[in-house]
Amino acid sequence: MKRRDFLIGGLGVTAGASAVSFAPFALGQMMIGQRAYYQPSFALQDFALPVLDEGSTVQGKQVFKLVLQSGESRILPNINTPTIGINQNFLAPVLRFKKNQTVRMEVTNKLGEAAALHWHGMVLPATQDGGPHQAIKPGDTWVAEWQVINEPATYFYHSHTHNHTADQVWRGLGGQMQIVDEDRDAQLGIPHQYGVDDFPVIITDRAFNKSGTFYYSNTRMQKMQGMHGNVILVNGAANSVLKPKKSLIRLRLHNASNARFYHLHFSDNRPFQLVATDGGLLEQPQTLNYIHLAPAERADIIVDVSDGKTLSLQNKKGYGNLNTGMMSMMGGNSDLDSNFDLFHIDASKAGKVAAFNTTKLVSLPDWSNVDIATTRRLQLDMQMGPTMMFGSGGFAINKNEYDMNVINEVAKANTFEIWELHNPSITHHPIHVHNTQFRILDRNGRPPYSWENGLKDTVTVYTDEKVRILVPTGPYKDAKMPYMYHCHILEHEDAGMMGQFTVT
Ligand SMILES: [Cu+2]
Repeated sequence: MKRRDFLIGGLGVTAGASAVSFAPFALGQMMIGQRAYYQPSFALQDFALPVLDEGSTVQGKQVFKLVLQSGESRILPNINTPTIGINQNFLAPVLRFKKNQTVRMEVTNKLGEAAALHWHGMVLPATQDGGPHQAIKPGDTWVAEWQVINEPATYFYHSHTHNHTADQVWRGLGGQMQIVDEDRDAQLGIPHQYGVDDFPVIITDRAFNKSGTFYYSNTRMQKMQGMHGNVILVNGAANSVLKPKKSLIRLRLHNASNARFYHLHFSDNRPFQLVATDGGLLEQPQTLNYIHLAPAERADIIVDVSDGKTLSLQNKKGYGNLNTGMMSMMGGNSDLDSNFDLFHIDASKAGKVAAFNTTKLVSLPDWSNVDIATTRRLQLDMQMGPTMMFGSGGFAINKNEYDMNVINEVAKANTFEIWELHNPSITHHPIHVHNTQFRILDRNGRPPYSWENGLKDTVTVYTDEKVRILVPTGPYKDAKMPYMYHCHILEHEDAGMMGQFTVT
């Protein structure tokens, strides 16, 4: 096997010739500015496969019982961390259900604090959305119920608590949902057996204090950058190795981090095939060598490991992360952007299966000539001047900071709108719109990136960009209860970069 070099944060580590030799855990070794993070080192561990929860069928509904709970978890090698999670102490089970089912989520809050749980990416009535207006008091149970009209794909459920989304997600309140159609996947040759050839890859970064507690900072600078950590977890585990038993695997890449952008590729630069974006399958698989994933974005990729080699999923430095321009002058923190490994794959025991040769996946509805009900212009504001460094305000959309009592926009049901998202601020903002799966029309007049040609619920608007998206408003009307649109850098969301719209 060829020798591979792992160059991490200026610290060169060379992997040996043995087939299962990986670099020592990478990111813990890197230089991290003036921060006082604990820098643990991790031995290799087995890939962490989240518990699969398919609910139970009760009177024709798919019922999920979810308990928000707190406890301790062993994330670091030698010490426990106080954490929160859903049906477990840290993070959450993968919820799997099918299109057209009615799902019923019974959410009991056993945390000592209010929390809301949002079904990210779902098209559903506003009262069931789990936004800040559906906060669950400690001890209470909230029931959300809706018929699944979304397409099969990889989704996200996470805290959406007023002013506390960022710190609750950081402590563990988030997981993956999957809408599956195994028959269709089988016909298309897409791997779909959970934990056999279909794996969630839920990516989070965390920082720790030496005592084992999470490090979380709420300074103005931290708010601007969004909270980044120096420990990269996949499904809650650092430095893990997946040993697939089949040579064709589907990875459901899912950026569940508060603020970190990832530019992902494999250590040997092997190509992979993108088959689904946030809200469903693409029309055709897209062959890529790398993919960019902003907070809350998902991508289902198919990787062929029939060569039996070992490889790592890596982040590549220098692509669209936050420490560009102004931010690097002000902070210069290398922990915002670095080369590092996310997890490893050892394919030496992978039994050969047929390669993936499907060229046509689905036909997406043709929206090229739909009537546009309205065009909305939304400007993403991060205020400059003295308050930028010392104040608390300045995160807004169209100059309005989030206010639970203000409806910012009103849309008409069953129509299409163009939303023009303009970012004159100094950092990038991944914008998420609730209750829709949209298409990206253009970026400063140019076509979207090659991995953005499907249904999306989150789109990054880079500094100085104008991004236009085509938004179906969905069938559900409610003149009072709003949906959210917001930056998915959770610190920006909590600080006010969020608005509310109703559909009438
Ligand atoms: Cu933002």
